[in-house]
Amino acid sequence: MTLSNAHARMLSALPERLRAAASQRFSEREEALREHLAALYGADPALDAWFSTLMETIGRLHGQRPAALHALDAARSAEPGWFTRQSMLGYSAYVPQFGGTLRGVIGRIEHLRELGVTYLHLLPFLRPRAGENDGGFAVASFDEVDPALGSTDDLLALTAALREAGISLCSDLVLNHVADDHPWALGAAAGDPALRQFFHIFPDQSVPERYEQVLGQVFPQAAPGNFTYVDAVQGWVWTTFYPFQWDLNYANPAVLGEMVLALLRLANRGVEVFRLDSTAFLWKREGSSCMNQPEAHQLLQVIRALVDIAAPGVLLKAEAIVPTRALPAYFGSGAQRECHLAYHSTLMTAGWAALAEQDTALLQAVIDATPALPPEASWLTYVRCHDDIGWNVLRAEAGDDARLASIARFYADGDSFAAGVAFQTSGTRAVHGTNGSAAALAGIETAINAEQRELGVRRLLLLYALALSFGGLPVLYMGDELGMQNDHTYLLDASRAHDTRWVQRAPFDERLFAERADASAVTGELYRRLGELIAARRRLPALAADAPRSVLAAADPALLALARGERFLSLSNFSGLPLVVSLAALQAGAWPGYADQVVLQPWAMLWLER
Ligand code: OTU
Repeated sequence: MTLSNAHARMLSALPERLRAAASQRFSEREEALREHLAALYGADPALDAWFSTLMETIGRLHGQRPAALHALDAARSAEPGWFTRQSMLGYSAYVPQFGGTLRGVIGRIEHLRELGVTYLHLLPFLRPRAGENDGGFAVASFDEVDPALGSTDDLLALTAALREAGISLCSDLVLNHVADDHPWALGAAAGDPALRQFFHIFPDQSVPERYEQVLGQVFPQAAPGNFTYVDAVQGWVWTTFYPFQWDLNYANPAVLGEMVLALLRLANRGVEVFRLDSTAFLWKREGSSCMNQPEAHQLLQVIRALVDIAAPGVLLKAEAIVPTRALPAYFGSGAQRECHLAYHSTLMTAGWAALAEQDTALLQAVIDATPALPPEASWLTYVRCHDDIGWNVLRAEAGDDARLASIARFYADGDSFAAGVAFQTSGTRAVHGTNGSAAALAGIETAINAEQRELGVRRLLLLYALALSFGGLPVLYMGDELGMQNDHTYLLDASRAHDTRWVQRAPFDERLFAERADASAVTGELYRRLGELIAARRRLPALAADAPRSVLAAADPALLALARGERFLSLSNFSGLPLVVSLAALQAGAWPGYADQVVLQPWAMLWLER
């Protein structure tokens, strides 16, 4: 395969002023593109023509990028590590719950600024499937905003307003599947042979059954199995998630091309970061779990190269909820760059495990297994998100499922401070995931007196302090800053009742919001102390994503002593008992204002600076 024609076609679509720089970016990535495309799609003679046409369209999209976004591209290219700074802070929310509509979200910018947010992840806001749609993760059109949330003009208004406020908009790009009423699926159902090739369709169950031997299940109760018989296509369609979410066939280069173009069109509307949903599942290989396959990484590296060429200021974020050892690959390897950001899902999970076990062993094992970041890359650290906490990702660290099952029970069986709800299990032996708002899981919801409320606040701050100090881009989940509680009203909605993740997707709580400055309210207390941690982080360069990190060996298993370089030390007491910490025993040296012995109250944390 030769890419010289593709190169020329891209340049032909560009205005003169953009040609030289784009040509250079293309040349720098040409070799990698050639290698990956050949590895993915072999020696198909049609490949050259396909890629040339694709590059011409990509060139045109680059040329159409608004001036403000070209300026952003230039600024970011001049400082490619801009998102690793400790001043970066993220926030994640569903549009209907946060602002009602996209315009309504503009009205929340003031709150985001008050928190110091510089990055806003809005959960899917594109036109979803009619009817049940997995909270928008079943996309019917990548080019239309959900009419219930607004219009393309509203999206442009929102991205402009956010940019003005110094906040980057992150949008989901659901790569793995589309809704069964997306035009590609409708076309396949109507018998269009080219569109049938966009999906994995099998005439009978023999091949699906062979795959099923090894495949896992994401929604074993609500959506058992990975294949769905669809009358209209007269066959079994690969559906890893819900039956109405049809997995895309990336062995077909046309799928890759279409998704890159969809991404770039959204980027031209001002989306600055893409949360690449379900990245682990993109490539299928019989006899494997069909997760984290080498080809999935090659696909992502192709996407990265094309985005670097056509929208160089844009960031890619990997959503791969996989074991610790499988996470770093999503940053790429060596010169082959992949995603700029990746969720540190096992760190999040292990933090909650430490609260349940009053023991930081799993947490320390995850941190030990976390390699240093490659340049210009960052973990995304978080405490809660819209999904369940899936304990299975900790299998390697935990050793046995019984341990994880007991953690899951701790959060959901009603016998502890936590008010969680179990999520989807495939059998009595399998480990449940856990749902619940962060405040509910930390014990603020079950607290019946001031003392218990204080302990709940401390547990929540313990986890947020970890996300803020670990080294990454910390993302708050909407409402955590207010201590928002579980919302069980989803049980009244037949399209949601089977999916307990809705318990942590409550509407923004105006009543708690009004109490955020009220020192006598639990929300006021939490909001103030969280704000102090955020402010402290902002002025500490030692907390930047790429600054060094180490865990100091501690005698007490409930203690996590996380050092960031020589000048910052975070001490966290993951237990319900006070802890006396000897700085000398930690070999931590002297810290101004502190004697050798520091007392940490139950569930308390402390940041030391020198
Ligand atoms: C992602 O999640 C989204 O975050 C979910 O909200 C969607 O339902 C899903 O994709 C399908 O689009 O493993 O890597 O609770 O952690 O479904 C993809 C289970 C995923 C989620 C899982 C997930």
